[in-house]
Amino acid sequence: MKFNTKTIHGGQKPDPAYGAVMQPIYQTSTYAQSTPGGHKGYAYSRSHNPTRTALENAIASLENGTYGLAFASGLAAIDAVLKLLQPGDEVVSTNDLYGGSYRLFTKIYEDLGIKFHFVGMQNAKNIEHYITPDTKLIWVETPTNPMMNIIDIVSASGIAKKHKVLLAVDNTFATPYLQNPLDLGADIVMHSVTKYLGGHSDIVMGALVVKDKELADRLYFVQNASGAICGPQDAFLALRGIKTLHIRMQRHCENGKAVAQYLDDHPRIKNVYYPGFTTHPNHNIAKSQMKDFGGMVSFTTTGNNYQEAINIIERLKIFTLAESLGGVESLAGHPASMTHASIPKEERENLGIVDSLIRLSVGIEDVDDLIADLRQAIG
Ligand code: P1T
Repeated sequence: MKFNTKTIHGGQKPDPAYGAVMQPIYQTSTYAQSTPGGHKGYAYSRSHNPTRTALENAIASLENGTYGLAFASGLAAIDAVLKLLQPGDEVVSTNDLYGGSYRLFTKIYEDLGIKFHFVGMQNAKNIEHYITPDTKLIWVETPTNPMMNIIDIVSASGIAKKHKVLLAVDNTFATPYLQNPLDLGADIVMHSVTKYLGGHSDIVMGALVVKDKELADRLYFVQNASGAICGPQDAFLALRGIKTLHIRMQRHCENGKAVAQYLDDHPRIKNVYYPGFTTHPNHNIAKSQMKDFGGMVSFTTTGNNYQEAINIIERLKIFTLAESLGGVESLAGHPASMTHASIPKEERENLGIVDSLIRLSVGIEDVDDLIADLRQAIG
């Protein structure tokens, strides 16, 4: 089945009860049993719920995986992966990543005895310098949030396999439409479903997909034991969103490209971070591992100061100033004070997350209106 068919049918069957084409919302916490253990595969909705199962199968299908697990948020999905680790274990992580992932790593798991090495992975060979006998996990986010760095998943996977450690890839920015990390050798793919998969800014949710049964069993144990699951209404909304992922992504990519080009040509814009430019340092890797370049674009202004960036963001009328990304509507954010405020200023600035950086999630509106909005805001 090709991708554009999988978004609609992948892992999906009409509901066995009445043939409903859309998976019904099984709004129930529990299920009748004829005798203890005598049930139809569902005993309690923390453990399993048919609407969640349908979503988990759909996401697994999109990622060419075998097992999908849905969680209450993207961070809950990451948290489940980290719960596979023990005190004394080490993780080699991308240094430029979502601020909330960084906060989870440094403010919760570091205190529990797990050591993190934050590494610039634009040259994937750098990963290997930080591998020790205690390394258990390589955490890759690509494209990175918000600097749009690209990490070579095939190279990272070669290093992971050589040292027998797990490779997890946060595929939130790319989505399975653009990139399938499991096909490139990753063991775990993670999504903030809140973003492009949901696509309509109406849910908070996360997901993991794996191929290996034993790994799936360990993650399922955490999902059930810790209980950070998503509810059936949200699972339904995510399933509905996924059905249009391919056409939304096509437009996100077209609009992202046009917006990036407009900004790059603008005399008051200094740097534009977008992997579709041939001048992007890892453009060739992006081209080889992604189908297109997505709808995320970050940029700085020539004035290079906080107030100028804030003035531009506040003048925008169609782009809404908000956290998050990946919905049909365009959003603008200020990473230094919003999504990445939990990263210490000096570390942030070393990564390029300066006070003049603006991040755009380019939506699927008419691109002429988006560019006109940027023109009036930038001046
Ligand atoms: O918000 P949540 O569903 O828990 O997902 C966390 C997360 C994980 N990974 C990436 C790459 C992300 O971008 C996010 C969430 N990001 C935002 C809210 C944001 O505005 O960047």
